[in-house]
Amino acid sequence: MNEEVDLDEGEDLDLRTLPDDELVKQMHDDLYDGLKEEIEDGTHILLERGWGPKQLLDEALVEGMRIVGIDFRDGILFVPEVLLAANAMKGGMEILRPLLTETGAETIGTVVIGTVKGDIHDIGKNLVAMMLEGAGFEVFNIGINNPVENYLEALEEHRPDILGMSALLTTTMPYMKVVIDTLVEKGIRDDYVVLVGGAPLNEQFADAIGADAYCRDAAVAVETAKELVARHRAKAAAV
Ligand code: B1M
Repeated sequence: MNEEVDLDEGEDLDLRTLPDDELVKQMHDDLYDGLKEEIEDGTHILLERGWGPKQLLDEALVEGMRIVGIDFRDGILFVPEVLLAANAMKGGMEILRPLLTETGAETIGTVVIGTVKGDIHDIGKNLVAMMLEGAGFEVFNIGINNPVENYLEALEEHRPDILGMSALLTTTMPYMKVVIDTLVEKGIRDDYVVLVGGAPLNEQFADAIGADAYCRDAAVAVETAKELVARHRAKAAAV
């Protein structure tokens, strides 16, 4: 109960004293350890030092999460630890959000995006949503674990240009085909540009399930979205 006691005595590290490269390494360690406050502090410090949000995101946060992923795969880290890491990553992402979504541009298109049924991974999908917003898209993020009905409902409600789907598991990626097949059955497949993404996917898979494109990362998603919406609109205007 003694609030004066410093429980971290001896462990306190002043992140501000570290040069950039060491601070980035420290952030990888802090992400690994699920230390949200430290990730938030590190993010603020790098921004103050003039780092751009995209470089910070890629080099400090996404790279840190890549390292977490390796040890998760190898059975060194388990779900609770990875959840803490994800929570820390989200702390950093929230600070970057206004910078990544800052746009003076008019809305250039509308997107409905969600993670498919059975899958609760949302970091990458949220990043894609943020970057699309930053590029001038209006984005309706419908969250995780979406059955086909949720997608249909959101399409009906928002009438977007793009339907984006995310899957991080080899067991959930086939569900994307269920959604696309349903659009085909309902005769509305060609009303939308369908973009898919997530670590286990590739271009062949996207082709095989009848998506319009596979997006390797958020930057590719933005470029692809811009290009395909323009093409889709031109095609619609020509009819
Ligand atoms: Co999970 N998990 N996980 N996990 N997890 C992976 C995906 C895994 C590869 C780890 C591993 O073994 N190395 C593995 C999948 C193996 C496989 O299927 N081949 C795995 C597993 C097995 C599991 C569980 C089954 C573990 C268990 O319970 N035993 C379980 C499944 C739960 C479920 O979904 N039903 C599970 C649970 C979890 C946590 C809850 C602990 C947590 C998720 C927290 C959250 O998201 N809120 C978690 C995490 C964090 C990961 C790793 C470590 C990191 C994923 C991540 O956020 N990456 C992941 C390992 C890895 O991928 N290295 C792993 C960072 C993010 C920025 O990248 O998501 O790839 P990414 O997104 C990129 C691109 O893919 C692309 O752009 C993004 C930004 O550049 N993109 C899109 C993504 N979606 C897009 C949509 C688009 C366009 C582009 O639409 C247009």
